[in-house]
Amino acid sequence: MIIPTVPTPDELLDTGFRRAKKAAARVRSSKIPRNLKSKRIEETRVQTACQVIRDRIQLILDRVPEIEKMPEFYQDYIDVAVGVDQMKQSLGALNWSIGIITQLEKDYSSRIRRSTPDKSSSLRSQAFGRIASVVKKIEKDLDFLDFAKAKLRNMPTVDFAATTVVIAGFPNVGKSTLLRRLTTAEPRVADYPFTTKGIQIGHLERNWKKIQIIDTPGLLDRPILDMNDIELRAMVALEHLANVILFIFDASETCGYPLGSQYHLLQEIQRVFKTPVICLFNKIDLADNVKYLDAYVDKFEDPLRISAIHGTGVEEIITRLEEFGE
Ligand SMILES: Nc1nc2c(ncn2[C@@H]2O[C@H](COP(=O)(O)OP(=O)(O)OP(=O)(O)O)[C@@H](O)[C@H]2O)c(=O)[nH]1
Ligand SMILES: [Mg+2]
Repeated sequence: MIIPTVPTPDELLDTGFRRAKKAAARVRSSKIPRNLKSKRIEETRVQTACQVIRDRIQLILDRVPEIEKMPEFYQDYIDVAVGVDQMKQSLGALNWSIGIITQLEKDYSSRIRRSTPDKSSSLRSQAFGRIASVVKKIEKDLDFLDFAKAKLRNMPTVDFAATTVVIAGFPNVGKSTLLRRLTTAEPRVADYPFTTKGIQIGHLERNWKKIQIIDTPGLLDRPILDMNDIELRAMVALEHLANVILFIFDASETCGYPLGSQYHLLQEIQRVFKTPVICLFNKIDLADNVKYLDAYVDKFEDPLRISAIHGTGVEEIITRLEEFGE
């Protein structure tokens, strides 16, 4: 989601008041009768300031898509990343400020018009004070939208029509290495947990079948309420996008997590999501010394032993995935 540049209250007020001054200068050099001129100048300043500030705020509202109209995946993604309620509240506050500024423009324009020329300047300065106080009131909302802008800048672009495979598993088991093998995507790979912090998407095409493959952050085996924002992003992808899950075990346990915990996580995922799962035992090149590995592999009907780093078994994965393509 692209949120446009969000100004600070000071920037908004500076622009508004500066443009008001310019507009006033144009009135000053025009041929209006003297007795009307000072009032017209002040009225123009109020109107221009209000319009400029209001338009600038409206621009933000117009460019941010309505959250309720987005696919559920995005709604949940935004919720995990920044909080949907907070987002709606901030957009609501901006909307509120537009209403108040419109009202101030009307009130003060007519008060200036009805006033005597010598009072018009103090009315204008009163109006500016009130505009400033309205804009200051939405400071935390502008701040929040600026923060949301940064957080949502890399929101993934999902193809909702494609068959979607979500790669899941504990941290550091080789999920991103596998995405690199399967597609042209180049997510970061490193030998520590939580390297992947967001959702990464790659595409695979085989026999005219289009498959979208999504790499997710690692999940720890713990209740959903204890999960951090990074883990929750993986959950959101699993919930809304997965037609099939590629669950990766680190057969070598070099990721730092025992096979028992990894197996328990898989059971939880199957319980919660009820999506077909293909089980992969990765890092098979390092797994010679893991004595109880066979006991885990034997729990599954068609597990694949792979080495994402060396490409072992990757063709078989693609063959299996093709069965899920349209
Ligand atoms: N020996 C060996 N190492 C592998 C294999 N697959 C991945 N690795 C290594 O395991 C480490 C973790 O790989 P990643 O692909 O970053 O793992 P991940 O599951 O994406 O990790 P997070 O994003 O942190 O959850 C890296 O050092 C990889 O090079 C494999 O098949 N064999
Ligand atoms: Mg990763």
